[in-house]
Amino acid sequence: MSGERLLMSGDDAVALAALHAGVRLGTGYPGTPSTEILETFDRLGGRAQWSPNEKVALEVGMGTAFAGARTLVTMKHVGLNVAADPLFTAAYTDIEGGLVLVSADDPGMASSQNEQDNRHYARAAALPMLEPIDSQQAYDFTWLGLEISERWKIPVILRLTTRVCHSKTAVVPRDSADEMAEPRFERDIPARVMIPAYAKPAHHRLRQKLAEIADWNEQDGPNRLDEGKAELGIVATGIAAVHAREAAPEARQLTIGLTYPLPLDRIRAFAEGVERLVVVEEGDPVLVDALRAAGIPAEGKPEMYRFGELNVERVRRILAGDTSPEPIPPKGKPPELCQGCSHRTVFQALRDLDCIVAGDIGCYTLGVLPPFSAMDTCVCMGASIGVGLGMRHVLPEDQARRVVSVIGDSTFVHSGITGIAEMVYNPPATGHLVLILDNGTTAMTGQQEHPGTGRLLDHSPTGKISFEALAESMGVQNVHVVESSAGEEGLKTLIAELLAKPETSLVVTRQPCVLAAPKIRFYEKAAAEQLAAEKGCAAEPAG
Ligand SMILES: Cc1ncc(C[n+]2csc(CCOP(=O)(O)OP(=O)(O)O)c2C)c(N)n1
Ligand code: SF4
Repeated sequence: MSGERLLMSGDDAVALAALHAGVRLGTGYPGTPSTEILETFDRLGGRAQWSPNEKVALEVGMGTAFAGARTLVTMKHVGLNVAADPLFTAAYTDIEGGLVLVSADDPGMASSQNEQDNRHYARAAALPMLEPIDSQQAYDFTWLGLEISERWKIPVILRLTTRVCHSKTAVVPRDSADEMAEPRFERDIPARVMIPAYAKPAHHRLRQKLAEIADWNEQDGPNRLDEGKAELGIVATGIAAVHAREAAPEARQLTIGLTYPLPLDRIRAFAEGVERLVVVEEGDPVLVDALRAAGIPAEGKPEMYRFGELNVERVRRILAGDTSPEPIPPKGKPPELCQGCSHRTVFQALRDLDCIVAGDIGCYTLGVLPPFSAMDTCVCMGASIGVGLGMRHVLPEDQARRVVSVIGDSTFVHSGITGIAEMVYNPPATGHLVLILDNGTTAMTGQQEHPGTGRLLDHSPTGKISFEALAESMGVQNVHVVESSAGEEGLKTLIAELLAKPETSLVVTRQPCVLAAPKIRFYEKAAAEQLAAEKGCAAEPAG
């Protein structure tokens, strides 16, 4: 395949590079625009698994890297918030196998609850960050990230954005890596056990590593100079660099690939050779602030361009200093729950009962829109239970009794279980009610499996968490499962009864997502056939 020109998305390019570079394990949690990376890696023959959430995915990745194997960990930008605890201390440790952590950011919020700029994490956690501009660089930087990671024994963040993840551009892959040594654990306690006695020198080591990487970046880093007229110099990163080339092809442009730690001497020399220096970057003014802090005078973009994605036209406006109002894009059709979606019944019941609904993230967040308008809060994955409990604790009784927390099955496994621990441990005087909307899949991100479905990433059977058994074992007082056949009236009656009780209650509403149902039936049939075949084999010697 080496030398062949392939048209592929940035996500697929990362997966292909991981395969060619000998990544032993890919872990992650689904989230647009990162989800396809592990799915493609699996399809190509790599070993990929969904973790219950991003923190666990990174921890599993750290374990494989400690064991000397190359690892890819994927998540969307907000997933890095969940993984931030291991991330910051992982930076202090020495890893053996290369570890690349993909943070897929979503400027413009095509499918996210915020547009946080994860470049801040590179500086905050002190980890090198690579930012590709297209699929070729997504491929190349995955390899490079693994190499940097192994050379300096440090995890590397590969920051993608929606356009790079999903746009298809040409990729010329290289030869696969030579056969790599088998993973083997070599004990190095001071480098891996972060008690203060070892963490203090580890922090010094980390700063030393970064200084060395910055030096390397000055000379050999993946930074590109496009010659042009000295009147206008542009420093850019990521997809914004592509827009800038098109908006101002006559300009001299320095495109930075390793954006943390920055090659500041190189940028300073570039700045000295141009009459006007403009930083073109999507999102927050991260790069321009870093340049100014280093004493390099640079123009940034007006505040209005901090919001949403950039494009060629917006970059033209930035370069012209144009702050006039931008044309308003035509409104698309608002999204809605599919016809026949099981979430509809739940939100009809909640609306009819005039509940105060602490909501969560998934397809069911659409319950906030008409005709239901039956969701009152939604912050981040898993927040529904804590937020509902907080309201229950302080609201007057008549309102507190109407509060319900609503959470999807994948979201429950991701970060809802600790909410149940909180409910059992600090129960409000009026009790509380949690609804798990179990549609048998992670519908919102494209029907991924999770530990509650009993199937692995490739849909083959594995262990399955029973939500009802879990809730009972944790001490929830009333646990019910409502199958689809109960209908809206049955569900309404049950919710009303439970709201009247000053006890903790959990209801699992179980009905497959209508879009996923045929596939779920197919996987279940395949699993049953496999089981029967295995039993048949086992039975043979006896017979
Ligand atoms: C920390 C974090 N990780 C990932 C996502 C992407 N995401 C949003 S909702 C969701 C799960 C939805 O599945 P589920 O709870 O089962 O609800 P459904 O869509 O099936 O109704 C995911 C993975 C996110 N918003 N935040
Ligand atoms: S994809 Fe599934 S869960 Fe999402 S709205 Fe449609 S039927 Fe409902």
